Amino acid sequence: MFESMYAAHGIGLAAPQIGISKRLAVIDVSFKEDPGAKLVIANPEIIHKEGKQRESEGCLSIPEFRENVSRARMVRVRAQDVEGAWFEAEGEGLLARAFQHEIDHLDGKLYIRHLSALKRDLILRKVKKLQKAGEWK
Ligand code: GNR
Ligand code: NI
Repeated sequence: MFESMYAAHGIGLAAPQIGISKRLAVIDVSFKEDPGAKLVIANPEIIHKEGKQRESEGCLSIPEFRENVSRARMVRVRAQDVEGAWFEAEGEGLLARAFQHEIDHLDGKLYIRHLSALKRDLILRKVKKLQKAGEWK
C-alpha cells in the first residue's frame, strides 16, 4: 500500500481506494523524507478531536479537484498496527487532516461530503461530464 501511495504522490491511502475491503489505511505526511513518519492504521477510531482548521484538500479518488475542507485541528486516533497491537497516535495540522480523510474513506465518505451541496454537485457534474467523454479512469 505504501508503494501505491508513493507512486500516486499521496500522503495517505485507504485500502478501499485500491479495491481492498478492509478498515486499513497508510499515511506518510513526510512523503518518504522521514522513515519514522510511516503509519499503518487498522480498524482506526478517532477518540478525541480539538479545534478547527480549514485547508485545501485533494483525493486520489477524485484527482484534479481541490477544495477547502473544515476539519478538526488535532485528533487522537486509536488503531491496530501491522502486528494487530492497539496503539494511540495524535496528529495536528496536515497529519490530523490525513487521519480524518483516510478514516472517512473507511466509512465510504469522500471529502466532498464536507463541502456545500453547491460545490459538491459542481464537482460531481464535472466528473460525470469527464466520464461521458471517456476521460475518467
Ligand atoms: O495525497 C493526499 N493529500 C491530501 C492532502 C490534504 C488532505 C488529505 C489528503 S489525502 C490525499 C491522498 C488520498 O486521497 N488519500 O485517501
Ligand atoms: Ni482520499
